[in-house]
Amino acid sequence: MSNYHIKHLEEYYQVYRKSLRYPEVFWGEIAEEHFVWRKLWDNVLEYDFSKPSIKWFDGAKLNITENCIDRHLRIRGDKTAILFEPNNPDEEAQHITYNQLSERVNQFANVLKNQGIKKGDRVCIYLPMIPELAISLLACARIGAIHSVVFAGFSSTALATRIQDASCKMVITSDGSYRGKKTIDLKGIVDEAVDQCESIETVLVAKRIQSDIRMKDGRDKWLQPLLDEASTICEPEIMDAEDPLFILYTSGSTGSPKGMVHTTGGYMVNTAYTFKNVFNYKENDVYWCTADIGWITGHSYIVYGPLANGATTVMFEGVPTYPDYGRFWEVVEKHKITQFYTAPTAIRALAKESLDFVDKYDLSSLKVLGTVGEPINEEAWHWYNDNIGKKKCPIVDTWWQTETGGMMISPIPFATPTKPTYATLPLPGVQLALMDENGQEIKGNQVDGRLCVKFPWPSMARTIWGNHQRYKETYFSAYKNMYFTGDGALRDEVGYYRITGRVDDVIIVSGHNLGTAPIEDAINEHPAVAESAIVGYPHDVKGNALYGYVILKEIGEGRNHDNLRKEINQIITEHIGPIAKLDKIQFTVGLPKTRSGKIMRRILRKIAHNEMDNLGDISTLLNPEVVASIIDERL
Ligand code: 7RM
Repeated sequence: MSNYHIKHLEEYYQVYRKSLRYPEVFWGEIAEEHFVWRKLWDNVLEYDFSKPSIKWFDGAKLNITENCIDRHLRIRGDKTAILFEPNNPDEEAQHITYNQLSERVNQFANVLKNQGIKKGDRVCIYLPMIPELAISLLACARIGAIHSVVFAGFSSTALATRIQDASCKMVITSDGSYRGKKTIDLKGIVDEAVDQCESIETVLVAKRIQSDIRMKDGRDKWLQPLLDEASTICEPEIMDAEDPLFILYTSGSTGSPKGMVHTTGGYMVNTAYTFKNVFNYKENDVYWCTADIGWITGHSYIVYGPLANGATTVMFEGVPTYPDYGRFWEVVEKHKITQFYTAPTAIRALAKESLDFVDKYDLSSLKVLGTVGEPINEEAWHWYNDNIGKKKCPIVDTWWQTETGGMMISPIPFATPTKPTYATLPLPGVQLALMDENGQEIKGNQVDGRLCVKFPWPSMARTIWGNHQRYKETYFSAYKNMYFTGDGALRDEVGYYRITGRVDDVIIVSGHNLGTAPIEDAINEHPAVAESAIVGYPHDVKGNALYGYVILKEIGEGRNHDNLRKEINQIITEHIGPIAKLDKIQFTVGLPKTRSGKIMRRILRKIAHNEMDNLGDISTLLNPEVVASIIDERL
């Protein structure tokens, strides 16, 4: 019997040890006992990191939608599968039951088929956070089409690049979207993109904002009438475990976006298993992940992981600040959310505002809080713990990547004692290594290095779409027989991991390797500081010096900025040492961020280096307008 749900620390260590010694037995048991397969595998695992070639459950046959939908109908057909909370709080929430989800996915799958989409075809999905988004992923999976979701905040150029890279035959979009007070003309963006994409035959358009849009004859079709005509029965396409399920693009530090390819069987097993354990998920829970399905977090932990467990998963269309800073907590109270999963950037944004926005609401339904996407600083961790979890909800700081498909390092609630800013322990089946610059593994505790994984796990990306060589070079060439994550990490005295940030964020000052995250944490402890980012810039003596961009909570003209600079350096000296003091501190209105809240240090670095004429593409940023202000205020 597998230990599918880990309940205490001793059990974690037992299960973890088993997963190290007998990885195939460990994953094989989980896969066999908790999922439905049309045929079992010939081998649990075959792999060769030198190629690299990774196959999990090869020879097995399944359809992931049978696992996410059909198998639940008999026992929980009337349970809410997707709980849709609209942008506008006055609009009614929608409870889509498993029965209804089944009908809608089957109808949508039939529409895809009727439009000529077949197994293996790529379908681009460019939709806001409305039910059609989740349903369209599942409809593709139902018929074996490969979905490629592009976050519906990306520009037409970014969309076109991704459509072209995967030669998608279809785009699924909507007339427009709501985002806080704004409406966005999604269809107009799609039109611009598709003009440059020869592979696109059909554009399916869902209605969301009832805007008057142009429909191109022969190419564009309204979705609803096609759904209305379609049968609610669509036999699932029987897939091989290693057939691609989806492509999802992630931007690297250089070059074009990488289309990470995830396959069916291993991805399903890993996301379902980690969802169950990391969120301590129980049958009547109402789980909410605030990410957008345009990111891997949404794929794995809004759609596939929760639905494979028969969970109720909330889809939120809006933003944390609309109609006011209390929106998240209003929704938590309204739907009695039990697990809440968000990003540090959202936590910090809300922590800046008055606690009245939190205290108005009853948050007593919450059991587990999660965070993902970037290192969470100590101050934000405590704010989350004290004010949202009321010190009663374990915080799961989950480290993982688009490439890993599922969570890799995380506490297991009620088993792993948490520690602020630490993602703590590797999940079962995850074999980590810290490496030094010379390619040697750093053993023991209280060490830091580059974070690698030495053994395959089921949900790892298998390749980069159309460029296996790049996959090999990016992830399997830095260290022999290892997957290199690109992150740095330290391991403390009990073996807990703390992610210190991307390795390219390491700055060497006078021969000392300084991670940006600990310095930023120190600065953020200053009561006047809201957020900060550090980059290096060339220095005659030290090699590199540190340049800090600091956002203040209030931009008071009356404040003495020179005093603040001294105080900030004082805090850094206390926390890290004088070596980490900043040479320049620029107070700024904002930091350039990706849509998922990661600071674009590349741009800050360029500005600090005085290379403003070559900033690269900033159109995919969340806030491209701050770049001009940062340049204006430059020291
Ligand atoms: C899930 C996701 C991946 C990168 C990763 C890290 C950073 C993610 C954490 C984190 C510290 C965390 N996928 N990262 N989670 N850093 N603590 N809990 O975010 O592909 O978009 O990004 O994000 O640098 O390599 S992603």
